[in-house]
Amino acid sequence: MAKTYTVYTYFRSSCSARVRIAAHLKGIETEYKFIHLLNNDQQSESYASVNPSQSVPTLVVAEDGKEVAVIRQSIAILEYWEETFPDSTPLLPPLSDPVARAKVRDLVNIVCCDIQPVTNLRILRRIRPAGIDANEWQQQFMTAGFRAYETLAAAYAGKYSFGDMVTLADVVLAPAVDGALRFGVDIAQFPTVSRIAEELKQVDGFVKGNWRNQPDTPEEVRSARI
Ligand SMILES: N[C@@H](CCC(=O)N[C@@H](CS)C(=O)NCC(=O)O)C(=O)O
Repeated sequence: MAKTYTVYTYFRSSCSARVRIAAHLKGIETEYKFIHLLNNDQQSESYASVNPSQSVPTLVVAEDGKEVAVIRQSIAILEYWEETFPDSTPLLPPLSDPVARAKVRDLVNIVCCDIQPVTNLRILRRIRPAGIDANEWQQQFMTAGFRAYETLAAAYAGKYSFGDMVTLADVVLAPAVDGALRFGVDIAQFPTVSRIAEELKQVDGFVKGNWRNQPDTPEEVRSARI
């Protein structure tokens, strides 16, 4: 009963990167289907019928060629894999330590609930015509989010965001830092976040899941500084 995992992804999407990184860390083989967000593939009728949120990622699980599940939110995908493959590079502290798990999830939610939704492509497309400076907007919300992350991580971190284990917090943090650098956020003002982001660059799964190393990354963008 071989299961296959197909991920709809876009190289620049931080939400897609979470899923790519987790798959590499856990050794889950995935196939990709590419959704070009700037070309509005996410709004096409065919993709919207797969994911009515018109966003990436989406995970399609098939067993012996037959679709058995479609999961349409990045954190639901990460938790599904965590529950399906709990022993293959666990990305949450053990069930016996619910406080530790909640702390990791606090960090995860700072990125996934407080930063990403208000800095998403569809928001930028809505504010730009209203004359709002998109870079300033991104910097404000990202900086506020990273400040909160820094405060918690300063207390929780070891080598990574929560002690010395790579967790879901790191999985969502690394792509968020890449996005923040693109918009000129001064990450250096957050020493714990900066240090962890540097550490994560040494971890194979993070390198393989990085936006620079995707099959749909255009060559001219791949070599860009940020
Ligand atoms: N809550 C969703 C958010 C997904 C999301 O917003 N993805 C972005 C890319 S990171 C997207 O597809 N944006 C397309 C758009 O805004 O049109 C998740 O975690 O999967």
